[in-house]
Amino acid sequence: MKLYGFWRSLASYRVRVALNLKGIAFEEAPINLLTGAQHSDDYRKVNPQAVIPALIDGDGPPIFQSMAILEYLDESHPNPPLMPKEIRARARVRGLAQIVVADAHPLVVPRIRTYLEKDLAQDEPTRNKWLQHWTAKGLAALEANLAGNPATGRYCQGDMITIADICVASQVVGAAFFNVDTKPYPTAVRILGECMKLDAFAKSHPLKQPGAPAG
Ligand SMILES: N[C@@H](CCC(=O)N[C@@H](CS)C(=O)NCC(=O)O)C(=O)O
Repeated sequence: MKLYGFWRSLASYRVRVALNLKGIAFEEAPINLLTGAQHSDDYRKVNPQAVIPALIDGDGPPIFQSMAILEYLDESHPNPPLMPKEIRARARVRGLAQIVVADAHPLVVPRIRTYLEKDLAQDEPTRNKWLQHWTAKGLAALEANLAGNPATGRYCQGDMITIADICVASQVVGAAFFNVDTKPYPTAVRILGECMKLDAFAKSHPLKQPGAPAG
């Protein structure tokens, strides 16, 4: 498979983890978000939305949106499964994932930051406040759902790695990029720690990718 991604992209991180958990061989084609490569004519032919990730599997059309890709991978490569069987557990896993993918992450992506800067003339401290505010709100929503909930185990849903863990990991990793204090979210931080014990999460980490800053 071929993944269009970038070291810093949290959505690409989610897909990289799933590919590695499933043991699927893939190559990553970097789309440099720092230089605006997502807007190139060539990449728009892959994903007209001009965002990463996009996944190519064989000669099929590109698959876009990280949640759609995660579910596609889980359906095309069922082992190990990334969704529980029981329907209420499935709903909870999807709900946790959507807190990240639908609500929190979309507010901190480059096109939002660029709009705040160029169109709304917001200075850097104000933009950083925005990034920290919405990142913290996402973490708070996760923590409120995870802490003290008997469904939470070693991971988000019992002791099984699910799509929720992949999304929670990306949110907590993103918090470090925006200098958000994660102390108020101990359950989310603990789950990231559990995930990072697994090679698939550790080697997919943004800072472990080619092009990432050292250290
Ligand atoms: N909801 C999408 C988010 C995709 C997205 O916004 N990706 C970011 C990188 S993490 C991107 O490519 N941004 C480009 C831009 O905002 O210009 C997903 O989960 O795949």
